[in-house]
Amino acid sequence: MGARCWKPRGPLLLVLPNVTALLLLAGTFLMLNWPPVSIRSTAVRMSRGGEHVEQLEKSRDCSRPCLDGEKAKECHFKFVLETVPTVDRGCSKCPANETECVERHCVLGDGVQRIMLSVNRKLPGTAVQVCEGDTVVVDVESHLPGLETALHWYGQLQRGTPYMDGVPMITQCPIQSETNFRYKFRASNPGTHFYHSHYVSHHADGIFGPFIVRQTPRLDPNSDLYDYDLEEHIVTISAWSRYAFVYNLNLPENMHLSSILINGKGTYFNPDSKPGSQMPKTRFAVKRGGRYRFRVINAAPLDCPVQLQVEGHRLMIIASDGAPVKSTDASHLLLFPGERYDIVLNADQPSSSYWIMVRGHDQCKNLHQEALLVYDGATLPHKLNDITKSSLSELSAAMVKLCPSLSYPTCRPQEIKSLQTADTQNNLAKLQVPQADMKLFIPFDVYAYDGFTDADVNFGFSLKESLYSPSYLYNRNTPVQLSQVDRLTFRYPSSPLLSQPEFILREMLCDEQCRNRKFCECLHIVRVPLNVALDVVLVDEGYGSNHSNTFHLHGYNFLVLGSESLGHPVDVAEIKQIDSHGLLSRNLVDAPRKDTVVVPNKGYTIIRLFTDNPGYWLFEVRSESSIIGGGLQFIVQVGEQNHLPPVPPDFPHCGTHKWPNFVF
Ligand SMILES: [Cu+2]
Repeated sequence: MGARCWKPRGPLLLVLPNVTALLLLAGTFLMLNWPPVSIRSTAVRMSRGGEHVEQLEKSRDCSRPCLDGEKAKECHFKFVLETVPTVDRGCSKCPANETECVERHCVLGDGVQRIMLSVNRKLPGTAVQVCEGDTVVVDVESHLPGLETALHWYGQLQRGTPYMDGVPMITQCPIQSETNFRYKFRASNPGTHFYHSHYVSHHADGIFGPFIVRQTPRLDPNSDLYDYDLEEHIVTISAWSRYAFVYNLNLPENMHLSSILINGKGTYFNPDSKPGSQMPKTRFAVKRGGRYRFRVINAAPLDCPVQLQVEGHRLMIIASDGAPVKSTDASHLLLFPGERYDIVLNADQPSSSYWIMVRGHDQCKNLHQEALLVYDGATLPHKLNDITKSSLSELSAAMVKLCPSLSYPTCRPQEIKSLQTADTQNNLAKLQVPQADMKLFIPFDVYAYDGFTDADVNFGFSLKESLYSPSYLYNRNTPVQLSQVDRLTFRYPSSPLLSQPEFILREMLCDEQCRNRKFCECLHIVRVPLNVALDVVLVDEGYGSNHSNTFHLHGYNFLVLGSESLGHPVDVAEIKQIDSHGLLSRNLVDAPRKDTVVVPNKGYTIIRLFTDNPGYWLFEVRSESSIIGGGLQFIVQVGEQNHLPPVPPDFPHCGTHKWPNFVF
């Protein structure tokens, strides 16, 4: 009986259409395995449980003194990105009770409550501290509601892994909310660096942190100048706003910076001379007689150059942007956005507490912040107000006198000179040739756009012939001032250039047709061959602005051969002419190696690189004063597609969404 009622299922499935069969199979699988618990979802639960964040975020044994002959490590980090409030429940009774200000989930900022974006509920985010040659693995898990992001590892060259550079839609698909992405690359460039979300607004709202790559003393030519290189002697300077940028982009005044922070903390100074916030200051402990390496990072997202000085102490500069320099005595530091300086502080003063003061310029004008250098044995008054203020005002006055404005000659400390090391000799020989194999002149300026008619801004249906223009061009009564490189406004593609070039449409690229329009917005790529000595002459024509800009190149560090302001507006033809007479001077002896450089207004800066790192590398301004418009940026394409290291087969995909100009 039973045998007769039994109906074989196989033949039944065979007669069904294939798709139905697959659906049935999938349905059965899901029912048997519901809820679909996987290793990944377990990790999500763990990581959000608070204590586990601490365990997961830091690969403790990777932060270590680096030794000769030691095997490189693989260092795992977990970054959970979330929106959190500052000075919230996690801070208990802080700042009233200062001991509670160091609670695990207490993010202080400037003591004014706001929403921020955080890495592991910290500000700055979890520090990555490794040794040269270690492999860094960072699992980024994003819980940023409605936001996509990507992390750029500023100062890491990503040799062989250009797809780990963290530029959304150039090197990777952005990381969507509630998904994760694994960054994995070799920490090959030693020195003081940082990481940040490549979206300026996310960076401004808190997604950044220090990235330190130590090396063995044998490889650091300045190692005999200091006794200690401690984990806690990192000075990460940032700029902070009263409001979250990502949720307040509708009002330009919300993009106003209101505080400078030192290691994520500081006082909010109320501009209306009402009391600000009483916040504990960041403290750096030293022992009398020690020589300490301090690693100073200007991680400000916008145009916020800062001046740093330590009461009663001189500073000895030993590295810039990670590269060693000839030790240089300085009274103070001046760091443009993205720049890093390593200094040696000799704790040779009477045992006491000393102010460390940071003063801002440009968009951080009139802002300042303090931290404390505390000698071992010095008694620290419980309340900051009890510390003598007179020494602070003296320090402040001295700093203003040195640098009333950025153009003032004493504002910049003594010029830095590179220190050649055995490791870089080979590369240096290729760089220090009298004549570069190739020269690129890159002009930029601020241009006024107005007089757009309805026809120019027709979003209608004229399709291919449409004179598309972005809204910021016409939605005003006055001309719009736009920063452009070579009269082009940068536009990101709809699919990542590096990982999915097959989806890039020809129409996205800057071409003659686009250049001939009244306004051209396109994917601006400058192609250079592999393995050439390349001079890039950045020319700030200076007709539209008096402002100087700071640039950063991804994927390389370069020699800064020369830089000068001509004092009058200059077009690129004039600079070419001067150069053709051999009159643009180039320092080929001891030019510093940098990855961030200022181009003076109405002037030029010449950098030289050897193009041995194939990839699509963003060349971008770090001093953007506005998020509106494409800003000053372009892509340097080094080598051809077949020179690029292949993207790993499991690399996340995107970009099947259509480009806005694409006609179905
Ligand atoms: Cu960048």
